[in-house]
Amino acid sequence: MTTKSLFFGALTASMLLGGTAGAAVVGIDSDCGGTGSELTQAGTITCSGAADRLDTGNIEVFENGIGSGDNDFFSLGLNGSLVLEFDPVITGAATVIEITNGGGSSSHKEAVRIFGSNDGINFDILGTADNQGGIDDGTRGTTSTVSFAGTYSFLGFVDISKSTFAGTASSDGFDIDAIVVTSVSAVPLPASALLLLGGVAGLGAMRSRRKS
Ligand SMILES: [Ca+2]
Ligand SMILES: [Ca+2]
Ligand SMILES: [Ca+2]
Repeated sequence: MTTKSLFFGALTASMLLGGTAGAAVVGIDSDCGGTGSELTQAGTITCSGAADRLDTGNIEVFENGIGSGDNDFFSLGLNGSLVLEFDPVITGAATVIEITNGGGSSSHKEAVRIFGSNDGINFDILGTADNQGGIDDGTRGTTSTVSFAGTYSFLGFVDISKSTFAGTASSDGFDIDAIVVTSVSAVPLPASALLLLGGVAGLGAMRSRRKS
C-alpha cells in the first residue's frame, strides 16, 4: 500500500473532545478549523471566509456504520486538511458526506484524498472522493464511500480540488458534512498469550544483555 508521510504533530490534551462514554473520536485537528497547522501540505492553503465553515464541530462522526449529515459542514480549504483520532480503532468502509449548495457541483468541483494511519505520522492513501459522483439527493450533497481493510487510529483528509479539477470555481475546497466508519473493539488477549509475550520479551532482554 502506498504510504505518504505527513507531518502531524501531537494531538494535544487541549484538543481532546472529552471522555464521554462510548465516544470514539478522541482528537481532531485541521489546517482550516482554527486549530493550527500540525498536518502540513505543500502549497498555499486557502481557508473559507465564512466562519461557520471553519467549525469542525459541524462534522458529525458516526462509528456504528450508519449515519447522515445535517447540511451544516466544515470546509477543508483549498489544500487544507483534517485529521481525526479514534479510540477504539476503526475500520472501513468509510463514508464521507459532502455538501455543495444549490446544485453548484458543475462549476464548484471539489475532491479530497483520504488517508489512514496508526501513528499519526505515516499515512496510507485509502482513496479519493469528489462531489461529482455518488448519490446526490439535491439537498444533502454527495455521499462517497471508500472501502479498505484493516484498522486505523487516524483518518486524514486532504483537499485536492484544484489538482483534480483544473479551473474549478471552488474557493474553499471539499466540504465535509459527516463521516461514517465502524468501530472495532480491542479483543482481549487470553492469559496464555500474555505469558508467551512475556517470555519473548524476556528472551529479548537476555540477548541485549549478552551483547553489551
Ligand atoms: Ca462542496
Ligand atoms: Ca467548498
Ligand atoms: Ca454536519
